[in-house]
Amino acid sequence: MRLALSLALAVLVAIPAGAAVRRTTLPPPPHLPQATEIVETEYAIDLGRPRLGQGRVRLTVRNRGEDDHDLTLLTGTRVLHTVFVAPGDTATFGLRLAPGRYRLICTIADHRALGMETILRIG
Ligand SMILES: [Cu+2]
Repeated sequence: MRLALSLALAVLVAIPAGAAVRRTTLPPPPHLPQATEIVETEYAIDLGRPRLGQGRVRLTVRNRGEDDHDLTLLTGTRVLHTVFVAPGDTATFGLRLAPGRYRLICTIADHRALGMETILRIG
């Protein structure tokens, strides 16, 4: 009888411990880089990394083409930043970005229509 009571108590004690093990926790957010290099040519914008972490990010724009280009960062239709980059030049700038999708385009002449448009994901 005493053994049966002890076993019953052991089972009761074990149930809460088992329940704790089944409790789920959210996985940590993925570690994403905060910087990338962007290469512009005729007529493409190539992201070194298509996804960065939210918060302060640093973008380095390198013009490896023969034409002038700019890099304009849009959220919806709102321009967040634009930088002009002459052939062979590099420009670096920093921005604080919330999670989302941002459109990167070149606004010079018809470059966007020719292919200078891409999406940068944040978060
Ligand atoms: Cu361009």
